[in-house]
Amino acid sequence: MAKKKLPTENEKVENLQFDTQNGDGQMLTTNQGLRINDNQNSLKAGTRGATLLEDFILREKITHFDHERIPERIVHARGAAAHGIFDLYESLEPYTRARFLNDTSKPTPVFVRFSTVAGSRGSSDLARDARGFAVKFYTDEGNYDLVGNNIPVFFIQDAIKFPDLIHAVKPEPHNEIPQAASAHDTFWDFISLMPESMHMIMWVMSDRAIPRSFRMMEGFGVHTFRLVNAEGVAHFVKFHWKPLLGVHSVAWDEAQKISGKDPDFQRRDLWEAIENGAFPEWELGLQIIPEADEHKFDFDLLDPTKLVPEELVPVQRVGKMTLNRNPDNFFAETEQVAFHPGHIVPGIDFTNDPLLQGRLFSYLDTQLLRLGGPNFHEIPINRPIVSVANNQRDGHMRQTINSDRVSYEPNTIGNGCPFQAKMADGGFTSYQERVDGHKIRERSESFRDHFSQAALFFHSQSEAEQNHIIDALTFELGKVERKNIRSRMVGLLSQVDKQLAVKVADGLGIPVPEPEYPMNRSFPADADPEQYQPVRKKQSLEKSPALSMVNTVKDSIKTRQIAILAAHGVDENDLQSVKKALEAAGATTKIIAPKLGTLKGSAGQEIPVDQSFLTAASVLFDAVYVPGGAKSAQALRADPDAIHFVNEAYRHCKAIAATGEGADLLKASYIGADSKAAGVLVDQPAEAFIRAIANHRFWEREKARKVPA
Ligand code: HDE
Repeated sequence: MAKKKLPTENEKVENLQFDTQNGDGQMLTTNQGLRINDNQNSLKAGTRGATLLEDFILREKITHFDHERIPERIVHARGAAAHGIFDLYESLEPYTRARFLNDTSKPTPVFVRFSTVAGSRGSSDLARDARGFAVKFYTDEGNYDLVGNNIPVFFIQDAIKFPDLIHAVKPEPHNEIPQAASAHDTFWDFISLMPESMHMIMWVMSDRAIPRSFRMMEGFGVHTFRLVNAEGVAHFVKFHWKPLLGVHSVAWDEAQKISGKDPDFQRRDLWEAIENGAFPEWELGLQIIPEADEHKFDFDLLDPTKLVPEELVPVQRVGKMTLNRNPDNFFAETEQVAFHPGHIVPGIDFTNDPLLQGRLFSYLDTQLLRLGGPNFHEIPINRPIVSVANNQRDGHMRQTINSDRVSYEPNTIGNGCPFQAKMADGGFTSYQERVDGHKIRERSESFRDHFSQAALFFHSQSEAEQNHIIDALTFELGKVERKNIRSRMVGLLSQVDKQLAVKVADGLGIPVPEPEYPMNRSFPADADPEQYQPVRKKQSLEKSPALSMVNTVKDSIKTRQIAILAAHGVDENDLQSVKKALEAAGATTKIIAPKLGTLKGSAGQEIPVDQSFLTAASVLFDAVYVPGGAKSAQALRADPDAIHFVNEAYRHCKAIAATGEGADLLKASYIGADSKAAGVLVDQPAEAFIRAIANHRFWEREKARKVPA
C-alpha cells in the first residue's frame, strides 16, 4: 500500500473549516509582545529531559492561568448581564434634579446584571432564591447604580444581621451541602427565630423565586430612597422595574428538572433573546410620596421588610429600559462589574433605612477584596462616561498616568484644579435631613409588625399561588432534619395565616403548635424580650391585587419556546402553517423528533430536525404542538420519550395542542381522552393555541389530577 502523504502546513489549514469572519491575523505573543514560535512544547533538556526553569514562556502562561480567578461575590455570585439603554418618557424635574431623569432627548447607557443570591458561580439558575436586579446607569453626572432585587422586601431590618442571614443560608460549613438551596437546617433555624423575615419568606416560597426568565421578572429598589429637586425639596421614592412581557414563573417540579437539564437556563434565555433581536424591556416605575406623608402608613417607610402597596401609592411609569447587546467577554464585564448603592447622582439621595445604611459601607469594601484594590473604577465596565478628576493617586493596578505634579487641594501650582463644583454645575450635595436623637442601639417600635404584610401578600395570591407557597414550605421544612425547627416555623406561620400553618403542618405530619415565647430571639443581652416581640397594627388593606402574578399582562407569546413533536410521515402542511403562525406571533419553534437529521413528511418534503428527544426536554419549553400525519403519530405514540414529553408538559400546566392524528399521542398519554382539560386544544385554529400560550399556565389542571411524570 502506498504511504499516505502527510498534509503540508497550508493543506492542514485548508482542510479545516475556519470561521473566517473572526480573528485579526495577529501572531501569538507573550505578554511582553515577543512572538511565540512553539506553543506546543515546553523547553526541555533533550526530548525526554526535564523541563527547564529557564522556560519563561511556559512560566508566564501558567502563572497567568493560575491567577485567572478572582474571589467570587460572597452573595450574588451566579449572574448574567447585558448592555442597554434607558429612555425617559417625560421630565421628572418637579421631583429630582438628576439630569438623566430630566432630559428626555437623550438615552442613558446601562449595564444590568441579574443573579441568584445564595449559590456559587457554577450553581444552577433555577434555584429557589431571590434574584438580583442591578442596574448601572452611565449618566452625564457620573454612574448611578440601582442595586435591587426581584422581590420588594428583604429578610432582615438591620445590616448587622446580614452576615448571620447569609451564613445560615449558605451550604452548611461541615460538608458544604446543599448548594444554592435554602432547604436545610441552618437556614430555617435562623428564620424560625427571626419573625421579621416572615414577609420575605412568603415571597421566596412563592413562584417569584423561580422566574421563567430574567426578562419576565419585576425589579425593586427595595429601600425607600429620596428624590430631591433643584429647590432642595425632597420626596420619598420606591423604584420598580415592570417587565413588558409580564411576570411569569415556572413550576417547582419543573425548576428542579431544569436545574439538571440546563443549569444555564436563564443565562441562555437572556443571551439568546438579545442575539435574536427580541430585546428585553422594562418600564421604570416610581412610587412618589411627599415627605409630609412619612408617617401616614400602617408601617414605617424606613423598614425594608415592608412594601408600599400599589393600591395606596400608584406606580408611575416614567421611562423604558431596553437591553440590546450581550457582553463581549463574561469575565471583563459581568464578573468585574462593581455595583454599589452609594453610586448616586445629584437629585437622588438615601434615607435612614438601617439596611441601606449598612449596604453603603459593604459594597465598596467588597470590591476592594474582589477586584484587588482601590482602582476598580478604572476597569472598563466600571468607568463612568464622564471624565474623572480628583487627587487620588497610585495603588494596585493603577491605569491612569497622571501627568501633572499636583495631587492636593487647595493648590496654586495646578491652577487650583480640579475645582469643587457648585450646585449649578452639578456638584453633589446631601439632602439636609434634620437628625435629632440619642446615640443608641435599638430597633424602632414602628418596625415591630412582622406579620401583617406577610398576611397581605399571602391573601393577595390566587388559590394556585397559595398552594405553591404551602408546597414550597412543606418541601423546605421537610428537608429540615431537626423537628424542633420545623415545629417552631409552623408556629410562626400560624401568625401569618392559620390555614397556611394547618396545611404545612399536615404535610409535615405534626400539629400546629402555639408560637414559642419569645417569638423573636433577636434582641440585645440586657433588653426586655417583650420589647422586641411582634405586634400587629390594624391594616388599611386586606388584599393587593398587584402582588399576584395572575394579574400580570398575558397578551403576547413573544420569545416563548414551542416544541413541535414529529416523526417521519408528519403532515408537513399542518406543521409548517402552525410553525409560521407561531413565529409570526414572535415565538421560537423547535422541531423535536426521535432522532436528529431530517424527517420525511407525508408528501415527501424533507424537514430538518432541531433537537431529538435525547437532547430536548419538555421543561425547556413553554408549550407543545403535535401535528397530524398518521405515520408520525403512530411512531410518537409508540415512543415513551414522546409520551413523557407530553405528560410532563401537562403536569406543568402548559398549553398543548394537536391536530388530526397528532391527537393520538395525547390519547396515549396521561391526558387520555380528556381533551377538554384547560389549555389542551385539539383541532383548533392556531390563534386559539397562541392565546393559550400567552396565558402562560393553566394552574387549575394542577391539583385535579396529578400526572406521574
Ligand atoms: Fe447586597 N451585596 N447586601 N443586597 N446585593 C452584594 O456586593 C449586602 C441587599 C444586591 O450583580 C455584595 O459586589 C449587605 C439588599 C445585588 O454585582 C455585597 C446587605 C438588596 C447584588 C452585598 C445587602 C441587595 C448584591 C456582594 C444588607 C436588594 C449583586 C458582591 C445590609 C435591594 C450585584 C458585591 C451584582 C451584592 C452586601 C442586602 C441586592 C457583599 C451587607 C436588601 C443585586 O457587598
